[in-house]
Amino acid sequence: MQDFITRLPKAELHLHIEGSLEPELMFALAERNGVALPYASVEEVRAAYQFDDLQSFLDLYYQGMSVLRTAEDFFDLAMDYFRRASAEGVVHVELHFDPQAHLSRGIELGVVIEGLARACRLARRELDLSSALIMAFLRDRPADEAMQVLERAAPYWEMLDAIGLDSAEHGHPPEKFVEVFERARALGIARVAHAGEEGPPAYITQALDLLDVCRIDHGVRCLEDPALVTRLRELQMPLTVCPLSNVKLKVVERIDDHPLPQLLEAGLLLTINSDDPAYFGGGMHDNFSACQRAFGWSEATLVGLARNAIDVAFMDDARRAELL
Ligand code: ES4
Ligand code: ZN
Repeated sequence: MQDFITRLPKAELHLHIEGSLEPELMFALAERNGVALPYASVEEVRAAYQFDDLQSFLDLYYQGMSVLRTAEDFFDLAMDYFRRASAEGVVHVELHFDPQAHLSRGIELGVVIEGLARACRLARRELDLSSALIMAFLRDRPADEAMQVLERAAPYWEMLDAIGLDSAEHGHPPEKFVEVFERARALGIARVAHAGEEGPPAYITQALDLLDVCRIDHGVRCLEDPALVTRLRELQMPLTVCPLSNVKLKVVERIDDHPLPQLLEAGLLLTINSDDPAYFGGGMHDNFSACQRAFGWSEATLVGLARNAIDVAFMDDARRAELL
């Protein structure tokens, strides 16, 4: 079964590239850039990764990315991840990146995007791994800041496959970002949003009604609203579920308690993703594997979930045909 999961061509639709920063690379970049870290060793970093909730993770996640300063750093970050992902059978990666978390440290948008885009091009050539870029806005920052970032990204609009919405969900409903998402829609840029991870099902409804998203990231709390579940099923709205993330951030207590079986039973269009693999203790293989073990999934179920991701990925028809 482990080999089957590795060989299964997997597309990853929900990954924060800054959350793929392994402690080893964190130390290497800290040294290269003369950045001080509050840790003495790689082991100490890993030991610090015990989270109570989304916010306690985000605090370390924003701290960890302080080592990323140059386009080369972003290139190395993404290439490092692509190589690991490719080795476990990932054929396509859609990466969220958080420009505001870099702009606030004086790192220009062009540095981030050009470094990431160069890695995307090399991965396509060297690893036969395709990718897409999702520029995410931090929902706990003001909406007008997000709007300014979207405008500043004008030279890169063509390179963006979508915009997204992430960071601390409580108290920051999708409605806060209506204008930003309307602007992206007018520009012809697709939209996705995190909703219903820690936040209530009403945030999922808002993301559909007000942000006109084509995917919901997480969305697991939809089960608390049966009418919403019906709507998501009828729309066949993709949910990018991140099982190990939900365990690490205590959205659920144990993998066995994860609502994936109920979500499947409800006929929803689901995909399995790793979210922040360096922080949550596993990539795509481990996420598929943990679910397979916990729920006794058949090969057919695994194939179906992997196909879903390829079906709804941001990729051209030729690439999709190649992968299906
Ligand atoms: C995130 Cl797990 C998660 N949720 C919301 N925002 C995020 N940014 C990075 N990882
Ligand atoms: Zn996420």
